[in-house]
Amino acid sequence: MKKVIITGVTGQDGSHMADYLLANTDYQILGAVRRLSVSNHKNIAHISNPRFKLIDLDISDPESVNTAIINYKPDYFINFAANSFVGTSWEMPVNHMQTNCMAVLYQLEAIRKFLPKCKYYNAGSSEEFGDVAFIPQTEAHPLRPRSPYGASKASARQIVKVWRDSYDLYAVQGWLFNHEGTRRGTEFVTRKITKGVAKIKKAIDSQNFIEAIRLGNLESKRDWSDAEDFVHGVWLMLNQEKPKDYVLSSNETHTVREFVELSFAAAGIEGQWLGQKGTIEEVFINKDSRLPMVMIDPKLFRPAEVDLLLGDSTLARSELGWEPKTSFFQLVKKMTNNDLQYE
Ligand code: F7E
Repeated sequence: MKKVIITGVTGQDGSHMADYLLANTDYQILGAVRRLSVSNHKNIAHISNPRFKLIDLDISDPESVNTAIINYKPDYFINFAANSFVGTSWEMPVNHMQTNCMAVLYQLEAIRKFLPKCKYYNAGSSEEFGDVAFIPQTEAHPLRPRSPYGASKASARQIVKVWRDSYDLYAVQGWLFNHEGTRRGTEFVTRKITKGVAKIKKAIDSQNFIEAIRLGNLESKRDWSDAEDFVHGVWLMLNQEKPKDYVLSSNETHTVREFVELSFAAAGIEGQWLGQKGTIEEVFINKDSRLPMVMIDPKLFRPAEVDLLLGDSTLARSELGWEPKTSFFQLVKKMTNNDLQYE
């Protein structure tokens, strides 16, 4: 039986990848976890398949990576473990570099030394494009990161390329534009909004106090897709004749503001913007009660922002036969409805 190691298996992408591979292959899935005193296995708690097994692997420890490669001899190694929150990367840049870049080096070195036939995927990001030089962004776009997070992913990309070219490894790193879903962490803007909307809906229905959602830059534009569509794309990238890096994106861009409006609409709550657009005085109020539902918090603005991301995934669509299934509108609805159900 072929074996796949997935790091970051308790996170959004890793858990979707485990679900996808259990449903679409007959491989053994080895979910790599680090020992923690408090369990964070919510995203994989539903998996009861005997082909799924948790293994100990600390990506920050090269010995631990070597041991996993030597002991399990995986056919594929999919690295979804990362410190993925851009916002904190200015506060802990060393951690971002170690987790998102040095860990990749440990993994590639382990594969080069002990198992060069193992196919390798590292999670790359549209944040590597940063202050974009052209719109939409294809694989030809230069690396121009704007955050320590983006810099760590861009550095990892160089390592993946050098190891692929130098040692003839099947090693790839896709450029994944924003991808979200019901397993998204609440620190990311989409889930923060849908959770906040669900709480406000509950408060309105039970005539309780409305707690406004506090947000930063409403004008930034992102190319948002469903994470479940992306794991399929990643698997296709790993199974081509030759290794190559691809962009995965919806090819649409929307503002944070639009996400807010659609999420409230999906919950059946009518709102209205008041105050000058683009200033910290702006609020989104409830049309009936006139109470604020969204407020601007200047602390949530980033030291350097990526203003606009818009991908062009033509190459992945034509060469891999990949296509996202869920539209932006369906994604907002799905996330909002999920939070309304559990709030
Ligand atoms: O921010 C703005 C914020 O943190 C999106 C990660 O998966 O995608 C993600 O990175 C935008 C930014 O995601 C809030 O300033 C406004 O412009 O949800 P986010 P991100 O930074 O785009 C890429 C592709 C990755 O690779 C990353 O790992 O929303 N924004 N107000 C806010 N953002 C947050 N988090 N919280 C706010 O209150």
